[in-house]
Amino acid sequence: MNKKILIFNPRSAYGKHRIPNSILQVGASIYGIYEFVFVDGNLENDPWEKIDSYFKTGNFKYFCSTVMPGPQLRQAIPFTKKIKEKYPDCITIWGGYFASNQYQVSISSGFVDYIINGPGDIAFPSLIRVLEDNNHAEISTIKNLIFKNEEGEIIKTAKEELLDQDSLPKLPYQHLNSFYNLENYLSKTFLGRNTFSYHSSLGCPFTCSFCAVVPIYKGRWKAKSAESVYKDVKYFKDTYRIEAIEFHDNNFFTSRKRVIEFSELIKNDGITWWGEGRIDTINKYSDADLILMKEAGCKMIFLGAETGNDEILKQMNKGGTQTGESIKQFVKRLYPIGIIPELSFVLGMPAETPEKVMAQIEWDINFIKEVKQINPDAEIIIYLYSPVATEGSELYEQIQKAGFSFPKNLEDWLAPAWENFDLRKNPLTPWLTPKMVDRIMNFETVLNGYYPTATDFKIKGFKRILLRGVSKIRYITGFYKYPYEIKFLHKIWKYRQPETQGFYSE
Ligand code: B12
Ligand code: SF4
Repeated sequence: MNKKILIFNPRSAYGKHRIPNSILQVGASIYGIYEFVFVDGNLENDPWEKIDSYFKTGNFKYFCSTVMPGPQLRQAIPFTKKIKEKYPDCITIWGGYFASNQYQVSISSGFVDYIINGPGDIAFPSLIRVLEDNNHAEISTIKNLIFKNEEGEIIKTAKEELLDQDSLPKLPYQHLNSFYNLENYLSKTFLGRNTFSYHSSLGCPFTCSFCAVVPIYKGRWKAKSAESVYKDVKYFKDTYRIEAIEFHDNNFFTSRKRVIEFSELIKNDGITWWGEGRIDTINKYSDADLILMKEAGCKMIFLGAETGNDEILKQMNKGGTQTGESIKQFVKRLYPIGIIPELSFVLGMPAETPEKVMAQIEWDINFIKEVKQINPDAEIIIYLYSPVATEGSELYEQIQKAGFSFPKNLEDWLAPAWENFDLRKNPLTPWLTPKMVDRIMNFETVLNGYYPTATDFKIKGFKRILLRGVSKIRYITGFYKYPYEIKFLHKIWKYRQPETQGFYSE
């Protein structure tokens, strides 16, 4: 019957891949109700051929894609356009961070029919039901939905409350396994063999003005309980012998109670784990808590340091109580405990004058070097500030005034410059001059030479010594220009920075 659903995960990385939690959760919402297939662009040589072969059967009606900014657009945009051209009766549905945050340009493309705005757990099955019942009048009652009405107006329906995460249906791992062997998703990373990816909570309770999570979740956060997370982990340990987990939550550490309960549960399983959190939240944990976490396998925590400059932290509306001092204090606390802080910095924020922008950059470069002195194990990730459409925030107004705007056509996002923008490596922001961008990027290269990331575990022994050796003088003297020798070594050894495609894995 012509009503099957295809759920697509566009390619997001080369090499080993993570469990595609986004499409799994979308699948969970219709599992046992509607017939569907998964197509994972990460594991297909020619995903278009696969998609087309399904549609050629005449059994498929819905083409649904998750869409993150950056490289996923390279398949999401052309494939959605092509499927609509070749099968004009099919219905196309997008979800994910890009679709929700850039909904105007997506829905105006003419080939995206519906967007699930944020969580799809109720919205997606409701939409399919209404479409299957031909009950179009009901569409506007579905929450978390964006579409164009008959007059061509964009309709954004009300937001759904965040659901009790423990009440959500189980992820259909075995259904995914019938298309792609689950073992393909469990690779060796610096955390351990068979690293598993898991998403244990939704949203984030903070509202930082530069962050893409905010427009979707608006300061809301809901998590699965420690017991139910542990149950899933145990299943994967027993079935697939996982030794490590990446927690992909925006803010895994929001609830101390949950983290401590989870640590108690997992501490004898010999599993190593990584998650993302906030410095001011975790700095409130006691030393005993941190030691327990370390003993329970917590190896590294990704922390949005953003900047050491308190004035800019305010401009970013970082919220909470984070300051430059507290960043330094926290990395110092973690050093003897042995949990590695992975600090992400956002450089290149707007300021009144170009001199001030440059001075802020220099200030942060020195701050990063100070952090490395306090805790040489600290990992540093550097992003260039790439605005997200946080409508209504002061920062968004400020950047629009400074002359920044997003592409007006969906396909313009495919331009290499916009892809780099998404990767936060090329900001396209008018206040950053090429000289400033070079200064940041060159510093990043030298930093990655002098302190190669521990997450790329193939860079060890003589490779590490050589990289550090050739970078030392530059790092110490601050002469970062033209670091070709370091780039050359990075290139021949295929050095992998974790921020674009995730941890190096094999
Ligand atoms: C895992 C991950 C990756 C992985 C791979 C992801 C994959 N799909 O294979 C890797 C490491 C490759 C990656 C890379 C990048 N990522 Co990424 N990634 C994530 C992360 C941590 C988890 C995604 C996830 O699995 N979520 C769990 C699922 C269940 O949640 P969800 O995706 O929101 O899905 C729900 C809804 O959105 C909706 N939905 C989603 N898709 C669909 C589809 C349909 C059809 C429907 C109906 C509904 C629907 O329903 C789901 C269930 O309710 C998120 C942050 C986060 N916590 O979500 C960032 C995140 C999505 N990434 C982000 C970015 C920017 C990137 C990069 C572009 C840049 C960077 N340096 O980080 C790179 C490059 C991307 C690339 N190479 O394609 C940003 C997006 C920000 C923005 N501006 O919109 C996020 C939000 C992180 C952040 N806070 O900045 N990423
Ligand atoms: S704490 Fe992190 S995830 Fe939460 S709003 Fe701020 S930057 Fe975004």
